[in-house]
Amino acid sequence: MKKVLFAVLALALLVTGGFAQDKKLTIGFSQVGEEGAWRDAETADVKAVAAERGIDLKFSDGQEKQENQIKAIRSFIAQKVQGIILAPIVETGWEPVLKEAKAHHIPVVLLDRNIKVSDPTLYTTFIGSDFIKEGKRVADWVGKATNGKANIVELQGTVGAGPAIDRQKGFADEIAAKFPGLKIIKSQSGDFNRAGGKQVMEAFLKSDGDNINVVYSHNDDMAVGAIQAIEAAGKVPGKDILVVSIDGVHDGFQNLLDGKENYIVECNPLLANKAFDAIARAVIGETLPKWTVQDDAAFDQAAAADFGIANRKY
Ligand code: GYE
Repeated sequence: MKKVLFAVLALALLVTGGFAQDKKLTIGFSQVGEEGAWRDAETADVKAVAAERGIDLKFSDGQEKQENQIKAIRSFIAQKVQGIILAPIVETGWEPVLKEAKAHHIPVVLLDRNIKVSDPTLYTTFIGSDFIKEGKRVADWVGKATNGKANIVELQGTVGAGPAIDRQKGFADEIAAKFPGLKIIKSQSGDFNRAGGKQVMEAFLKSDGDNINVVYSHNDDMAVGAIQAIEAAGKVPGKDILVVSIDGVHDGFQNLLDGKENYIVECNPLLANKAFDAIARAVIGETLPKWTVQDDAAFDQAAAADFGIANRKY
C-alpha cells in the first residue's frame, strides 16, 4: 500500500515537476486553541497558506486540552490524511497517538512547540524558535538595563508547555551564570493569556508591591495584562516597573512604542510554508533534520520605533 502510494506520488512529482503535487494533499492541523494573538496569527497563516497551495486542510481547535488534540489526531488518521501538523500544548504524553500515526505511515510535523518522546522517528521535524535562547536574551537585556541588580517577577506560560519550560530555564541559567544580583522573587503561570497575566500580576503587586523592579513575561499577551494591573495599582509600566516579554505581536509592539514595555524578543508564528514543505518532503520519503530552527529579532524601544509598527506582519 505504502509502495503504491509512493509510486503514485513519484509519478505526480514527475508530471508536475516539483512540490506542486502537494495540491492533492489532505492535511490535518491540530491547534492548541485560541489563547492569544500569537496563536491566532499562526492559525490564520496555516489556513491562508493551505488555501494558496490548494491543500485540503482539516482544522481542529483543541481548546487548550491535550485530550482534544489526541482525539483530533485519531480522527485525522481515520480520515486518511497524508500528513498531520501538530502544535502540541504540552511536551509529554504524545507517544501512543504518534505511534498510531506512524503505523499508518502518516508523517507528523511539530509546529511551534516541541515534545519529549523516547523514539525520535515518531515525528518528522520540529519547526520553531529556540526558547532557551529567548530566555537568555531577555536576561542579558535585564542585566544590562538594571546594572545587574533587580527584583524580578516572572509570568510563566502554560504549565508543561515547551516554551514555558525553556523560557524559564534559559532566563534562570543566564542570571545564575552572569548576574548574581538579579533575583526572581515570584514566578507563576498566567497560562499564556491576557486575563491570566493580569490576575497573576495583581497578586504579585499585592504581596510584593514596592519590591518589584522588573516583570518578565513568557509572552506578550500576559505582558499586556500585567501592564493593565501595574497601571491599576497606580504605577508606571516601563518606568517604575520594567516590562520584558517574548513574541512581538501587534499589541506588545505598540506597548514598546508607547514606552509601557521595554524589551521584546520576537518569536515568529508565520511557519506554515515551512510546515507544508516539510510534510511534502516527508510524504515522498525524505528524512528531515529533527529541528527546523526559526531565527528571530529582538527590539528595545528605539529599535521598535526604527522598525515601525506598519512593518509588523503579525
Ligand atoms: O510564544 C505564545 C503562545 O508556542 C511559541 O505559545 C508558542 C507560544 C507563544 O501561546 O504566545
